[in-house]
Amino acid sequence: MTLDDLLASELEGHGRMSYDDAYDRYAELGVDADAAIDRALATPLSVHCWQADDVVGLEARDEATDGGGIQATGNYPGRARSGDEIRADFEKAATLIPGTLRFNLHAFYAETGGEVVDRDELRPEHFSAWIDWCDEQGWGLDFNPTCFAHPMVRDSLTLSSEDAETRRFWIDHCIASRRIAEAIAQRLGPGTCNIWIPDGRKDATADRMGPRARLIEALDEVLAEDLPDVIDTVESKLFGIGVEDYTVGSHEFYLGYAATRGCALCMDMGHYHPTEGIADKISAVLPFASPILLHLSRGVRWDSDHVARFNDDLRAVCDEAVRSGHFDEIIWATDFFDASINRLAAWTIGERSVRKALLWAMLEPHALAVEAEYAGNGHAKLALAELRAELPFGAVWEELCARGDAPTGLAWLAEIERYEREVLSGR
Ligand code: RNT
Ligand code: ZN
Repeated sequence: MTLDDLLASELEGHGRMSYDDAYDRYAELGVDADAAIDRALATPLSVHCWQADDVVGLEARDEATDGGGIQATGNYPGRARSGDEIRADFEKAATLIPGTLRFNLHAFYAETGGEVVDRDELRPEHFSAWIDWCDEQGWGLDFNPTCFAHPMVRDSLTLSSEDAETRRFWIDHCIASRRIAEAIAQRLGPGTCNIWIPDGRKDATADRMGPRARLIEALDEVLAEDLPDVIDTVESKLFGIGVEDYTVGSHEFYLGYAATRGCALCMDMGHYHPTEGIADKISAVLPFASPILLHLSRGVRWDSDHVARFNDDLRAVCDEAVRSGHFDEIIWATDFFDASINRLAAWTIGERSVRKALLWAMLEPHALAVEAEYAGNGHAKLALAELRAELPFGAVWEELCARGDAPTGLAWLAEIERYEREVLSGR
């Protein structure tokens, strides 16, 4: 078979091993594969809109700006250029992704009908097309203030700026965003409002305390209004392009903030030192700050946002979420962008990989591992960990896809090829 044959084929994965045999194998180890499939399918996964258009947004803007620490690379054809195109693309991708979905919107995807509405003046009605669409599709909707790619990002600072006017603008934008999130929640149920700011310094930072003190004050003002259906989250980062030396909103900063203010922490898999994973942080953070929002992503060297994959890091995160016994306190969202490949394929691969890793974690013979650990039997524990790779996981995943009305195997690839030919190539 050639690559062209492959891309044109409907290569379903079915039939190599029966699900019933796989079910029995897991049952021998005390794992209920049916329950695992149901639970993995029912876990809401919030899909970020910004994969559709390389984090460009829909604003009518008069001034050009740099990305403010966010940069998508690549120029694969077919980028979505309007709300309608993003919605059409995601409707297509969603048919290829099994399980419960939500959508995740950034403020600069407001649709203002050509009118220039600055970010501090945004209102719920600027998002009515998104809200109606999610309602029709049966999806919840999450929200994010957009504190980057705007001329009011001054000297790489927003909420932590020493300039009162700059700070005011971003505080007002975040307050407006929370009210939009509340309006969304009233229609579609509770959702997150996640604050990430790019604030930092490129080199030889002289004052690390000042910006942090100002950020605390600004956040306190942003969060002052009681909006009961909004889950407020703050997202930390280690560094960004152009702010390599110092990031105001570091992990320790936001961990302390969330724990003392009673808001939630967002941990993005790409926002730590290259060998530092977030899996271990789940059980360390939850006793002090709950819930946790996870941004599932993949750091590669200095880029924090490669397409999520079913790799060791993602599996470790899902394993810990399930093992912790606090699964319901974890909110699942993806955050990646790759402009060098078909954007629907990026979504499909990333979202499927997360669902797959959730299933993987839910199929772990965890009770046996715990028993071995407390019995002091370290070698049995290791043997159980190794055994996971030998179990018929693929058959259970295919069953999940079938129950979730999504293609198995590589059949989804042919769907994407067709959509690229029929829709994306005309853009
Ligand atoms: C940036 C953060 C943030 C963004 C989105 C667009 O490094 O991860 O979550 O990716 O808000
Ligand atoms: Zn993120």
